[in-house]
Amino acid sequence: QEANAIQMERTFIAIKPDGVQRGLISEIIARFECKGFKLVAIKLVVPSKSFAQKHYHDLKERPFFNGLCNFLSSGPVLAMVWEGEGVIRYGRKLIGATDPSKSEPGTIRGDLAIVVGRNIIHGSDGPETAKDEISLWFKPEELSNYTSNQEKWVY
Ligand code: 3AN
Repeated sequence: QEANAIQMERTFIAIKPDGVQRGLISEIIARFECKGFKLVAIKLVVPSKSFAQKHYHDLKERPFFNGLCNFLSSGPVLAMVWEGEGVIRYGRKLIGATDPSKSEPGTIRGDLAIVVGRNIIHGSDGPETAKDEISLWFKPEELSNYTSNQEKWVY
């Protein structure tokens, strides 16, 4: 496949240990894939506690920080990079509000989760965090540049 002429926006999406254990990987990937976004990196990893602390460094003053880092490092996490026009913002929309009791039905958290401590998925909240999180979780050579056949119909 040829390399993309223009690289579109990318975001970091992770299915947390609860989502993996509950067998929700295919359901969640389907929502991003069916929307028309393109998967450019994916791997299943068990992050260490110190890696989890790096990932959540913005939240280190919050009372739930320690529990959150223990939770993220408690089992396999499916780390992904998705690409597409507006994928950072729209990815957040697909995911829904942080607290699943407030997420709209139709969103991933709204449809598939109940409490904030077990909200199954993470998505970057802006262009800067997307860049930082992609480089924290992936080496440059783990990201694929390819043209999917879908693209000429999606755009
Ligand atoms: P989001 O994941 O929607 O970007 P953040 O960045 O505010 O939301 O929170 C990161 C993670 O911290 C959430 N996914 C959630 O698992 C956890 N979290 C947020 N608020 C709470 C809370 N009040 N109690 C426990 N965990 C929380």
